[in-house]
Parts: sequence; structure tokens; C-alpha cells
Amino acid sequence: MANGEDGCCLKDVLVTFQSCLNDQQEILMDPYVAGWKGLVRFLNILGTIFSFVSKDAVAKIQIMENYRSSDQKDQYSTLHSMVKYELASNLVDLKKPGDQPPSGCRTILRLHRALRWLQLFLEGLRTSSEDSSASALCTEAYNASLAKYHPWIIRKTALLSFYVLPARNTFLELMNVGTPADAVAMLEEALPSIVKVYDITEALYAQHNLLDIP
Ligand code: 1PZ
Repeated sequence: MANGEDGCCLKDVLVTFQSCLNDQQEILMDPYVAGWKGLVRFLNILGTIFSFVSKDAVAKIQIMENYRSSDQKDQYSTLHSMVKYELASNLVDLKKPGDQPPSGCRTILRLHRALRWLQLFLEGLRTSSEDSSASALCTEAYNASLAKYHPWIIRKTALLSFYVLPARNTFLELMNVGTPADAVAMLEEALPSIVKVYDITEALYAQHNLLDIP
């Protein structure tokens, strides 16, 4: 496992999520997607064992970047405008996947569910005792969030891959913000904005009955 020497600093990534909200408390697509790109960079530091995760995240990021560079790019400037546009244009397959290319709403829903895992995992790291294992914290966060959306084979693969994660303090050092205590302070500052982005997205999707897009 490499350390954070390639300049990937999780702090910058989390700050990107802080810049996601506009004055109307809507979520801006570009920083949201940029935040995910940064998370994937961090994930790659953790080793190739997670490439099955980063491949899927990269594919979803790519779908959103394509929408953002298409003729309809302005419709995708915020999560709110995307939902409005895709629903009004009948672009969201609410019954079964496959017939149309994945909608932005479906794609963001997958990332949104993963954001809940991230929130729980980082919260676990922040509040756990020094001798905890990141692997156990990650498993706990996964079981309480993403696991219920994944078929057995993905759950099995994910849970096995978590075994390579190091001790909690070593993981906090990989974040490249200084000592474990510095990383904890950084998380304390950054987590509220992740929670806010998650809650606003959740409310938006609930309001439009989009939380179960297949
Ligand atoms: C610190 C260790 C990181 C472990 C990552 C924990 C998340 C485990 C997620 C396992 C995903 C497995 C790959 C494929 C999953 C897809 O089937 C699903 C549903 O998409 P669909 O098939 O319906 O199109 N994809 C997802 O659930 C999105 C997963 C994105 C995960 C991004 C993780 C970013 C990690 C950041 C690390 C700091």
C-alpha cells in the first residue's frame, strides 16, 4: 500500500463537497462529480484490490461528465435541474434498467447511496478508539448502507476486500493531512458538508419518488 506521496490529499476532496451548494441550497453537478473523482484518486492509493470499486465509480463519473458536455449540459448544472429535466422528458426508467442509456438520476442515485457509506465510514474513523481497525469500521458502515442494494456476489467481494484495510491510525495517516489527531480534526470540519449534500439529495429524490430507480 502506497502512502499519500502522490499529492492526493483527502482534505481537498472533502473541501470540494463543501463547494457543492449554491445560494438556493441546490447541489452543483461539477463540484459533486469532482468530489467523486478525488475520492477515486484516494481509493487508488489503497491498492489495486479496490479496482472493482473504482472502475464502477469511474464509469458513473464518466456518464455524468458526458451529460455535462452534451447539448443538454445546462440541464445538468445542478442535481435539481437534472431531476426536473429528466422527469419532464421521460428519460428516467422507473421500472427496469436497460432499455435506455442510464439516466443521470439513476447514476447519481448509485453515487448518493455510496456517499452514505462514506459518511458512516468517516464518522466511524473520527469517533473510534485509537486501536480500532479501519477494516471493521468499513464493514460496519457498508453493512449499514450500501450492502442492502448490492447482490450477494458484490457484497461478498466488497467484504473480502475490506480485510486489506490497515489499522485506524494508519488509515488516518494515509489521508495525508498530518497526524491521526489532525485527520480527526479535519474530518470533524468536513463531515457536516458531506451530510448536508447527502440530506439535500435524499430529500430531492424522496420528493420525486426516485429513491428506488432500478
Ligand atoms: C476505503 C475502502 C473503500 C471501499 C469501498 C466501499 C464501497 C464498496 C462498494 C462496492 C461497489 C462494487 C462495485 C460495483 C457496484 C455496482 O453494482 C453498484 C450499483 O451500480 P449498478 O450495477 O446498479 O449500475 N455501484 C455502486 O453501488 C456505486 C459504488 C461506488 C463506490 C465508490 C466508492 C468510493 C470510495 C472512496 C474511498 C475513500
